[in-house]
Amino acid sequence: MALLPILEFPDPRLRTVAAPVDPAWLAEPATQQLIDDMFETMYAAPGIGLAASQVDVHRRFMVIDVSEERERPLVFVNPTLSAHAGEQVYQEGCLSVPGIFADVTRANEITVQALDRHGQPFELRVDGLLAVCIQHEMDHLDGKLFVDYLSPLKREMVRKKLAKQRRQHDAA
Ligand code: GNR
Ligand code: NI
Repeated sequence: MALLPILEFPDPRLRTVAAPVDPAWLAEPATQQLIDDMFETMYAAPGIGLAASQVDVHRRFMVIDVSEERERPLVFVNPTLSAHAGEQVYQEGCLSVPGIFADVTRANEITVQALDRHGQPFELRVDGLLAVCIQHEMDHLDGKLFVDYLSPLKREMVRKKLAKQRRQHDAA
């Protein structure tokens, strides 16, 4: 098991559009190890989701666990949305934009199709926080971050705040 380094905004690698996963790749032990390492990294952060893009692997999959007890690990490989309904506003954060939180409007209810970590297809209809998290992680796979929903001025303030946080961290 290993903790993986998480890319941080404005790292241009976070803008990469991830490529589809070849189901045969899931059969490789190194891929299963990577998925385990992503869960370990997400739980340690702590976070409720982690897209492969955030650990510099530009393939379409992510790990999620929104349960209180951290006992419901979900893996979504090659996820697609087939339906969405309603709107919800949630104050989002992101492990790639540490210490920044902002309201984002997303679909309230979604239906998602994906493969599990063994390549088995499944479909889930979800709402609330899990729906928010799935949409947030799918954005990562398309090179998109939640700060992209903010005004350019606010995004620039976020960039400066993170740069300052890093300077203070590096000086300490
Ligand atoms: O840990 C996370 N919390 C969170 C809170 C509100 C909306 C989305 C998220 S996802 C985030 C982890 C992360 O950055 N995933 O990409
Ligand atoms: Ni994120």
